Formats: sequence, C-alpha cells, structure tokens
Amino acid sequence: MERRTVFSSRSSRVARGGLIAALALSIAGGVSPSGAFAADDEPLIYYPTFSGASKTLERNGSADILTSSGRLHQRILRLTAGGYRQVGSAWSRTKLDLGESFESTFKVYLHHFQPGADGIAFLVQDDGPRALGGWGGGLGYRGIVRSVAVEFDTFQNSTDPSNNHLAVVMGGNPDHHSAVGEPSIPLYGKPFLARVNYDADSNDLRIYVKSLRAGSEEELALQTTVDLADEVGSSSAWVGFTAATGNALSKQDIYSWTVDGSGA
Ligand SMILES: [Ca+2]
Repeated sequence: MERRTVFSSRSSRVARGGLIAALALSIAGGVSPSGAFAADDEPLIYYPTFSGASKTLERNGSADILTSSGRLHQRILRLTAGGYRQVGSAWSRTKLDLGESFESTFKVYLHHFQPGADGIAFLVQDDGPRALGGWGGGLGYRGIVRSVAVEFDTFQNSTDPSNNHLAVVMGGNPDHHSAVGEPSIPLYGKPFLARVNYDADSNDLRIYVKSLRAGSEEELALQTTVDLADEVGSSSAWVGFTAATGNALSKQDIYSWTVDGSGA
C-alpha cells in the first residue's frame, strides 16, 4: 500500500541518518524521539477537510460528503442531514493496527435543531466497511458487535446519565456503558475538537474535548482501560464514525479527521 511504502522509506532514511541523529540528540540533551508517533511521521489517515474524500472513505446510510453552507465554507462529512430516524456511517479504507498506540483528532459540529439528537460515535470495528447500526439511541452503532465505540451523546435515553455525555461502549450495545464522562463543554450547538488517545502497552484510553472558542482549554473528558484488540476480536480494525437521529434530530458534521498510528 502506498502509505506503507512512504512509512518504510522514511524508516530506512531515519536508520541511515540514525548515527548523526543520535549524536545531535545527545548534544541536545537526550530528548527521546521514540514516541509512538514521531513528529515527522505521516498521519495514517489525514482529512484536513473532506475534499477528495469520496475516493477513500466508505459511506453508508445518510452519510455524505458535501460543502458546508456556514461561515466555514469547506467540504465536510455529514453523517445525518437532519431527517427523522436517519443512520449514517463512514469508514476509512485504511485499516488501523490496534496492537499499536494511536491518536485520532476530529472536529465535530452537531447542530440545527432543538433539542438535538442523537449524537455521534467514533468506532474501531471489525464488521467491515458496510457496518451500519441502529437509529435513535443506537447512535448508528447499535448491533455492530465486533466494535468499541466512543460515543458523544446529545440525547438522554433511559440508560444515559445526561444529554451531554461521552461513553465507551463494547460490542455495539449502547444500553451498557463501560465508562462514562460528562464534559463541561456542550457537545451540541457549538463546534468542538475531540482527541482520542490509546496506549497499546497499558491499554489506557483517554478522550479529550476542547471548545473552539478562543482561549478554551482542552479537558480530559473520559479515561478508562480497555484492550481494544481483545474487545474487537481482531488486531486490525476499520476506523470511522457513526451517527443517528430519532424523533428528535440534528445535522451531525465532521469537519476534519486525523489518525496517527500504524496501518494494518
Ligand atoms: Ca442517548
């Protein structure tokens, strides 16, 4: 695959330059470059906007790539368009190695109606590129059995703590939360940035959120321990998003998406 070629040619270049780099680093005071993803690595998945994404992103149900009409005039991924009982999903054709650490960031805007529903989920799953789950409180992932979901839920169902929560959910069952977090920022009505960080050695999973308002600080909204490969039942996973509406609805948009990690 093209990206892997890029990776390995970079690696060998790094290896050739290793001695000089090591010398330079020791002079610089021993700063270790051995993070899971060094700064010069290409992201595995990279959509600064969704321009051109129709070739590389599998879309199901109501998910569509279109030009936003707001102030930020750009190509976006719209998971639900504001109709009743809509379900959408989008998966990168580049699969992710769950045996390695990764980090994903994405910009989200859930908006347009009051009250808004139902929210979106970031998933790693091994059901395939056509995976699409149930509507409403199912958030588009209910029934995607071989999955771990991080949901951003804007509508309080009977098993939910509030209409503004995050949860980690195993096995496509949104009625059971493995871990829950309630951020201080609103998930609905204002755009926000999310960052999902997974450490494959410690199985530490952290989800951060940050308002896009000037001066806002990122907050740790949820932290838990989960062996993603074990829960999904595979070391390689499809990665992407689901969303749904029910009898309450919203437009649910992703403006940008990056995954730093290893391909599978
Ligand atoms: Ca809900």
